[in-house]
Amino acid sequence: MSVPALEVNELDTFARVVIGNEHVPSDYAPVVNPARNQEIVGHYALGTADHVERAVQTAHEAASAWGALGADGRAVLMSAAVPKLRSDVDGRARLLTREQGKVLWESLTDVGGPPAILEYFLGLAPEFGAPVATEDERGRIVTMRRPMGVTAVIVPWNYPVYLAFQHIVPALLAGNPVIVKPSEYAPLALTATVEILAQALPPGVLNVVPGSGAEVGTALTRHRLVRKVLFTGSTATGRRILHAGADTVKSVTLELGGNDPAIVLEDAKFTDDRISEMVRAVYTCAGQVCFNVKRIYVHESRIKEFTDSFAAAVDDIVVGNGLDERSTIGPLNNGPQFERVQGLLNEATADGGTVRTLGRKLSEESWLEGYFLLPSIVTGLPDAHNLVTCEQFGPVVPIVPFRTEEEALKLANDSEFGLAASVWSDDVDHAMSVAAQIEAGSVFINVHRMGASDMTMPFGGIKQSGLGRTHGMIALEECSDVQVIAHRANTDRFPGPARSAAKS
Ligand code: TXE
Repeated sequence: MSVPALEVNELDTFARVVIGNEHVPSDYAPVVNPARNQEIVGHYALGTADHVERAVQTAHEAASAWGALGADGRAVLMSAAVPKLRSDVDGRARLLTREQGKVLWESLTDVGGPPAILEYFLGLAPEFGAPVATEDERGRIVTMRRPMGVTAVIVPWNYPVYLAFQHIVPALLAGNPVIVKPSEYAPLALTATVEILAQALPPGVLNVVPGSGAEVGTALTRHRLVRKVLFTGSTATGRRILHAGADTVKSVTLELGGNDPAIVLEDAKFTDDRISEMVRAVYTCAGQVCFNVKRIYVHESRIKEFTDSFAAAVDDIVVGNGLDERSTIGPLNNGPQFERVQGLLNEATADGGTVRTLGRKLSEESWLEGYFLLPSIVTGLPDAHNLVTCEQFGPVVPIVPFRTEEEALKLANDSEFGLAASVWSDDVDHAMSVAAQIEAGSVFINVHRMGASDMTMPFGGIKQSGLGRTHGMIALEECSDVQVIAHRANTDRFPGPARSAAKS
């Protein structure tokens, strides 16, 4: 297979420590192409606790001037970056595919996210945080929002650019200086994109410290001056972040893992479009999206029909290098993730499940050079099997029958997760009423993928899928504190001990 020649400037493939808009020296570790394990795509800085200390102090020093600009003043500076973020999206998307693995159109969506996110939130600036004042015989009361302070944005490897910017932008606009910690597995395109925005802002307002979760992540989430943490990643790491922030009582927004159920009701028609929609819902980004469908419940009377149609469509998937436009999905992003999904498939087989391996390899020769896995569907597993109850994060989905809607809802809700879900039916009103009974932050009807949720729809999980929301005005509110200033004209009737009569 011929991989198109790449034109990425070698100098641009370093994810450096950026503090106060300057590159800071550090050691580096390689970033390896998950589609060609022998290819080093670039290097990321091995940030240290000292880098974190310097970044936090620099951000803290920039905080008051940034806060004093007000949302409108900050919006003016931030908007200057929009045209620059729109330029060379293709170059950064190609870089992202080489470090992340996903197919190019997905990388284009990811890298194309920041200017759209900026424009959306900048549009909210005029109505955000304006003080609300009341004045009557009781006195004057002003309620307003104020920035929280230095904010850490900790980023995963699946949709690194989009997921980082959906936090960076509201955090900045709400008046907080930000320190971004990219994932070790996909730091390059993100750091390049963050630097574009940072250059438009006063030094110290937007900083990057790449490195490991253990060193950089821990130092950030424990630091006294970091007041807010915005994290996207696994539930296990989310718990660690909550613990780390407990000593300094940090505000934490967590967008964590999911095990999203799709419930296919008895009446649903299995048109080609609908089946294709379900295929996208499961296999986009090789299954590595927090709100991909991770388990499918189908009414028992339709399960054979559904499984046959679905399997036929999944069989069209072509797995290969994401830079080759014939590929419909790329490899898994990293070795541990690859091993984990393989392990789940082996476990399913050992436990009596039927694993149907589908799709086709783009290239036999380069198959073993990357973390490639063909898409599969698994049937015949018990409801409580690990593959049904965990977040597999790979191109495999269990299909499970149900008899009644009550049973389907019980199965869907019997989970520690509650990120998203979907109901598939031709009776939209009925589907909406089923949706309202599912314990999830977002429930979609007849669709379940990025795009179904947009910037205007608050997004986040319930139960162990997260805390707080991104998107919408609520994202700005989550990055700010409420402050009330009150002047009281008359305190006569306030509680408290009366003045001693003996003294008067
Ligand atoms: O994520 P981690 P991993 C899920 C998915 C996957 C699993 C593991 O199920 O199999 O997570 O992926 C940083 N303090 N999701 O291990 O560890 C880390 O450096 C502070 C779902 O890659 O959560 C990286 O920048 N930070 C998810 C970020 O946290 C720490 C997307 C995410 O890494 C840290 C990705 C610590 N102690 C994986 N330890 C989604 N919801 O979209 C690590 N980090």
